[in-house]
Amino acid sequence: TAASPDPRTDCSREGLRKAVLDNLFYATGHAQENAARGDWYTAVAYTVRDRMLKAWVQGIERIAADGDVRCVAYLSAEFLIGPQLGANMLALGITEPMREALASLGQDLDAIVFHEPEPGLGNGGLGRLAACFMDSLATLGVPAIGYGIRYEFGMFRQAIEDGAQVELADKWLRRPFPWELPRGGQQYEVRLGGKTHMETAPDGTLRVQWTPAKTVTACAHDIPVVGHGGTHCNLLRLWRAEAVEAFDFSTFNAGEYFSSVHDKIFSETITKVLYPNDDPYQGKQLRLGQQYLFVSASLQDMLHIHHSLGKPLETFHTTFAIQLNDTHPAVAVAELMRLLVDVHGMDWDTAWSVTTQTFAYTNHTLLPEALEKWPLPLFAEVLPRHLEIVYEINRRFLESVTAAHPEDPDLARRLSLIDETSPRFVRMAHLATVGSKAVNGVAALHSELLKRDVLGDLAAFFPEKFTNVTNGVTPRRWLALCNPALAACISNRIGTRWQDHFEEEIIRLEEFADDPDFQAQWQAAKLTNKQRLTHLAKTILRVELDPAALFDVQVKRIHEYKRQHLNVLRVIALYNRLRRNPGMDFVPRAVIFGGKAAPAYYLAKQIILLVNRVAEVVNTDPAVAGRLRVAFVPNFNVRSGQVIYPAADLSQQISLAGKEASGTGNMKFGINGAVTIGTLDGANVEMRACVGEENFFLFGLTTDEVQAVQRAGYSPAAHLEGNPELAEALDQIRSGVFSRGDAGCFRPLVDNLLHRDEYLVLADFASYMDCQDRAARTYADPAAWTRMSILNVARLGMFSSDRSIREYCRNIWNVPVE
Ligand code: 26Y
Repeated sequence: TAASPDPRTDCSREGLRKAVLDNLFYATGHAQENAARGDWYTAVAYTVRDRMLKAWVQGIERIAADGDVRCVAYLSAEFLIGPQLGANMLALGITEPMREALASLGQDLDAIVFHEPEPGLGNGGLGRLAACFMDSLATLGVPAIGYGIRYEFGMFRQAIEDGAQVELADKWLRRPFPWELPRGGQQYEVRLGGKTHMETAPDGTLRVQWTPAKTVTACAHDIPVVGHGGTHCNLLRLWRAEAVEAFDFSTFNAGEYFSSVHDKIFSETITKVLYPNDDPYQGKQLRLGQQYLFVSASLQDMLHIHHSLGKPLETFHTTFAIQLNDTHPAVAVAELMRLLVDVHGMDWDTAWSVTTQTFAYTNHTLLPEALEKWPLPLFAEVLPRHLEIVYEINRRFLESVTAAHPEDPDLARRLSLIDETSPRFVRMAHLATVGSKAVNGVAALHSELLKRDVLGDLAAFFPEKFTNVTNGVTPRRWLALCNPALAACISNRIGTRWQDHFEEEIIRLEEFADDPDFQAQWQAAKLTNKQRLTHLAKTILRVELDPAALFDVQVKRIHEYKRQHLNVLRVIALYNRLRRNPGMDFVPRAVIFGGKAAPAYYLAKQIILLVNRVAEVVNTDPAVAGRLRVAFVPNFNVRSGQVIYPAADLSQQISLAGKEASGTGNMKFGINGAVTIGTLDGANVEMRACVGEENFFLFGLTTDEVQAVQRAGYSPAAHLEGNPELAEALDQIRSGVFSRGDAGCFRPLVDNLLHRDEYLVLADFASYMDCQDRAARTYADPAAWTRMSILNVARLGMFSSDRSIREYCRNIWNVPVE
């Protein structure tokens, strides 16, 4: 008789049905009749996880056993991985059999998928990029470990109360997270604070001893990352801080009950919560503790793996290529030196050679105020030994600077790892650059501006280190998973190979751009997605959208440089046109906003309030008659992104040129068939070159023009004179039209625009309005618009994160890739 299939790997419909029922009973302890949605979710999640485990164990063994493959270690304080169930079923190819299995049990798969709380372990673009990269590494079969922090509370949940943002704690661990495996065996001690002194080692050499003030334990929690097709699985290893001794018995016995748990509370605070601001940087002691904890534990873990391969310490860089996701893990440069020199007794020069062959650094910002720098006293208090190491790295580095450029005596000051203004700071971008073999920006323009401005002196000194890797997004989550309607439409024409060979295959859609049948199917898919978002808006916002309207969307963190207020001014101007001339020809629009403001970012919160107040007025004005609708979707996150991007017709990418490093939302919109209205900023520049200028709505000043305007002395008020629409809109905001008569309400925002306007909102307004008019006229011709939409998708193949990862593998990590 044939062997009966393994109940934990069987992927047939019947096998899945049995496994779900089995897990429902044995993992949740509920009979089918009493199971709630959450119990079904748990049962399905365990069933899927079982089917990932073989590939996972093999993946870990491959890293731990084969010393010839160089493993990528992606160090990031944020991994915004999003909901896992749907993505994992897609990777394993079991979505449809699972859907049928559940249907036979009277359950709806989509409802169960939607039930999953998402781990919000990131702020925005940078954290989500790390997650897309993990997906691509697994899909391309590159051995990799993502190292990060298991925050107990992730990004806050955003509620909107009376138009304003309110922050609520994100309790994503209220129920156990089924995708993680706590690893009791992987624990490392991490030391903090205290003092250093010299000591003679048994062999007679002098070594520095660090006597810490505190020691905490970092505990690993692993999340599997399965690649498309299910054959390769990598891991995401997130650290949680725990007290070394959960309970101090000597204190307890002395009757000091409360202080006996103090140490436990201190230790666990370190990984308690994600800092919810994505700039400007604030020197918070706890944040440095978070960064150091995950960096130290990760490096100890890598040294442990390297050692278990039986390889000598001097070859560490042949086992691991470590990527620093921004400067948040940059203290790793000093920590690896400490581990090699102080703990393992390696000489400085060898250690420095290993270190600088191991690390590479990605920069994600052009805003100088967002570059991390730690006040020296704070750094010294948390990491006294590391400060000494930074000084020694700096001493040797500046020696080489002075030797190479005796003609420029000021150069050492500019390049120094220490900012000598008072108070003094450690410049983390300088530490990362000096300690790395490669430094990259995240879009072509960004990398150029990095070299020219932000890190200009460093780039001139180390020209060979600086390079570009343009960002990408995973077409699995951001098309196949989130947009089944369009994915089916695409696959009907060109098959399904685009899912893991995006660049090569998706271009084949080009030839159908004018095909009337294909256009009709394309429009039907978009309509389905717009209906899905309309339904969401109706149920959670009680805003009525018209699926036939142009869906015009801006979702991203709220920031002045991203200029959501430029978008609002445009809405107000359109509203005024409609009021003045209710009979006018008007292409109906649904203007949708979403995004979180850092809790302490006052003007960003004013912008959210303004959007909601404008919505209140516009949505209820009979003169508008529903032709203009404004909605602010609360709590924008990965899950709501998966509903919003597919429904967009027009993608708003309107940052001031020279400020957005890359943007990745622009790519998510684009591959879902939205046409972009945008400035020449970040990756918009490359997207426009790919889709063709006739398929992109361009407006606004260029980076060079922006710099020229600012050098000449920018006067925002000058832009009101020739532009009565703009003057009127600002006047209305100021006089209380959108604040229920309260004239003081938006004063800070309006005053800022009139007197400072750092991001040239007023300077770009006229050009933006013209461009919006062009977009509306084009939308009125469905065949022309649909052609643009199809060509956008077909020509955006290079924005797959698979392409980005191939470039990192070849140009930076020196790791083989298909
Ligand atoms: C230091 C701390 C305050 C901090 C925390 C998070 C600083 C920055 C961040 C996050 C930055 C971020 O998300 N940057 C974005 O990275 C994306 C991926 O490269 C880019 O596409 C996007 O332009 C950039 O703003």
